[in-house]
Amino acid sequence: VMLRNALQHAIDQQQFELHYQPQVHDATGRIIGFEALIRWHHPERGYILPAEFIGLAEDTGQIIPISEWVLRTACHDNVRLNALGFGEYVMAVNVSPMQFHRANFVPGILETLEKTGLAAPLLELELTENILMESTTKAIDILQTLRRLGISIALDDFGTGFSSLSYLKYLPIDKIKIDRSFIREVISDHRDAAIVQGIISMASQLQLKVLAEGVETQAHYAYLSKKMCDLYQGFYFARPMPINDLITFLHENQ
Ligand code: G
Ligand code: G
Ligand code: MN
Ligand code: NA
Repeated sequence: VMLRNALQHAIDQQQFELHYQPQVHDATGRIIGFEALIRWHHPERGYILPAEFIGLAEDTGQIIPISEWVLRTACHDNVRLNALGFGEYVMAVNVSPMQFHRANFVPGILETLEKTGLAAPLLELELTENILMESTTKAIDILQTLRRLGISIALDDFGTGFSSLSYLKYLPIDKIKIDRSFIREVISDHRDAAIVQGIISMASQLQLKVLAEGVETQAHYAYLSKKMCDLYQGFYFARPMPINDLITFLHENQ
């Protein structure tokens, strides 16, 4: 009850922030977009990570107003970057299960794009396998609608869920994000190496883009690049950062 009340206070007082982490393209080494990651900037406790409150927000339904704020803010900031002359980046936003299954999910996204002025191809939605497991035909419908509008879909935390691979056959998606638990020891653990190699070649043959998460070192990057991974995200390139730090970062890295 206390955390629930504190969370309501955070919603009312707008204590949330988005931190943006760059995603890098292999062939060019250029930043192609960002993932928006929520943080709760608590007046006494400092930054609280999503692992500590997203689950509860999902249980109480508070995830709905939080998700609306996230989407609006991420789209708005992406438009702002473009207005500052940085060119076009794709903004990736995490979608929660309750948000995805609400009747007005797609109309809500369209309304946000319209209100913020962000072009649909500059928005990507990150969904986990677990979101897509239930009600598969309905999920396919929603994904098809989104993609027809030009929005792209990434499968997040790939390899950590409980679903079968058969849904990869049916789901209209654009990208697979290899969970960082497989990347951490990919160079020294032959089992991680086999899994990562398998995911990359499967993605390639399914004509899906593949992104490695949790790329922390030059050695990770060199190894994955040799394995023909398309995209990277991780501390080696940049940590998630507030919009003003991101603007400075982009000025220094163009
Ligand atoms: O930033 P951090 O590594 O702590 O994020 C952990 C996880 O929290 C992410 O992998 C993501 O699944 C989830 N998360 C981060 N931001 C958001 C958000 O805005 N909405 C939802 N639903 N989940 C988020
Ligand atoms: O959406 P997802 O659950 O994948 O969120 C990614 C999370 O991973 C973010 O919370 C981010 O802070 C974290 N992260 C990003 N890059 C790295 C990295 O290189 N190493 C580790 N350990 N965590 C990372
Ligand atoms: Mn994610
Ligand atoms: Na992930």
